[in-house]
Amino acid sequence: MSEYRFPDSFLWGGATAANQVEGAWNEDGRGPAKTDVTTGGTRYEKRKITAIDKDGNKLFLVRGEKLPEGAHYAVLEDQYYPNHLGVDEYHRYEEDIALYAEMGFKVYRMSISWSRLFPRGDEETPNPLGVEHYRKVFQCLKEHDIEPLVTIWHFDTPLYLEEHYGGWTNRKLVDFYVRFAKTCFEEYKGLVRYWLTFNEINNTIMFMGVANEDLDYQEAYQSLHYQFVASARAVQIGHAVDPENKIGCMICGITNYPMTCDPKDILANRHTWEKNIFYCGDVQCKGEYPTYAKRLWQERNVKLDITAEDLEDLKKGTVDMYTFSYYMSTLVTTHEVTDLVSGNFSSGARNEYLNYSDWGWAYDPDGLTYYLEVMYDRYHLPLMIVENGVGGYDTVEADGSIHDQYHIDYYREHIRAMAKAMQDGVDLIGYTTWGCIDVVSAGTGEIRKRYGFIYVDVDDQGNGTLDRSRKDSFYWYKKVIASNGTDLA
Ligand code: BGP
Repeated sequence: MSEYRFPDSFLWGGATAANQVEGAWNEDGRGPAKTDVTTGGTRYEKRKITAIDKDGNKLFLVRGEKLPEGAHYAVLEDQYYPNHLGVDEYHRYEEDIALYAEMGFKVYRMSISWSRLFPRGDEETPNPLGVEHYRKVFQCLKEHDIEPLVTIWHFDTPLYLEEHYGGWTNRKLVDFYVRFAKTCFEEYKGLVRYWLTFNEINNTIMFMGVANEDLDYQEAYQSLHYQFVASARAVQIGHAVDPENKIGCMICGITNYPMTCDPKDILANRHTWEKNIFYCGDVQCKGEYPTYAKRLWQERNVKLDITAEDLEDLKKGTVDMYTFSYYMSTLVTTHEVTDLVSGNFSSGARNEYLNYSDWGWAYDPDGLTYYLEVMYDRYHLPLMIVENGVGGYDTVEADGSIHDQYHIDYYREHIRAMAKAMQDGVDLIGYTTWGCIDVVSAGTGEIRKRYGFIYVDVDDQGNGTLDRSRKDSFYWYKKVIASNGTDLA
């Protein structure tokens, strides 16, 4: 069957993040990030962040938990840290890029590890070995006619900044980030044109814990404000360095539906969109805080440090495209929920009309069409889906083949959902699937939660040859790209 033909300029590709693929965590002068002191976990068992307390005892913290007075983050000898190895992409990027080229990628989304360029984060000048590494990667992409799409920050603030400055709760982080971003724009001018400032910036507020609520929200909204300012300043610098640069926000896109037709649920659903999704997109695309921001702050008794200069910067630093990830939808309700399902750092009511992955993420391609239509109407900016996919178990057959039909089925329906929105006039310019090669999961630290078209022979303890092989989905996606979406069979 012939399907919708995507425009010739459509950017087909795949996406990864430095901390989840590179490994080489302490090579060539790289400093540690939070992921380097984070152990593996599972869907049911949280990843632990390791530290030593003031008396020398081992500490195991969970995401969102604060480091106690006098404690410091530490790599413990008896623990395994999956991000230390990733899938060894730092040493194998040439082989991986050749495989992406074989699939016909037009674009490859990747991130730059902040602590590879600035090991502590507060240095005046970058680590030359780090700078050179990414130059080689971009040159290699160029040789294969693949456009890089670079995320400047993908969950990897240098650990030193977390420990000594309190991370993003400290305004000083704005300047450190801006220096890092400026270095990227200047060093890679002519090699990179597409940039994203912060990966899934809305996660800070969307997946908050509930302990000590007022404090959490105060810090979360304040950190977000500093990230907005950092992003807006980076956008201005990026445009000044090279007017050709196209810079996007990156929002974790989850489609929310009311669970019932109780008006209370309808209103709660609207407010969920505002807090979780629109809040960040509105600031980054429209250049100012929306009217409902006041309500959100009041609800949590939040008082923000916002200067007149910040507001000027937000205005001047709006993004060129609305860029987002999409995996799933969720239900919102004010009623008691008995059938809970959890996935993607959160939990909610089960939607009886949808199926769920082995990790509890809802399959909902219609939710993607819905999301695209809402966002295009709201911002009138080009859109790009920079993450989409499903993680699952893969089996290597005796002959080495891997029949990952579930990946193919997932992508087929989501590509159709994109086509539907585009036929209705939505300006979608690109699509990078998540984890085009198997990666270490951000949420659970597992490698067996596999997203890739390319299989990596490594397990959750780092055993394996790290050899790459092509799954069925590899050949399928190659055909999709070659046919510009018309052949999804
Ligand atoms: C997004 C992140 C990615 C990626 C993806 C899948 O939140 O931007 O880094 O990991 O989710 O999530 P997980 O790895 O938990 O399956």
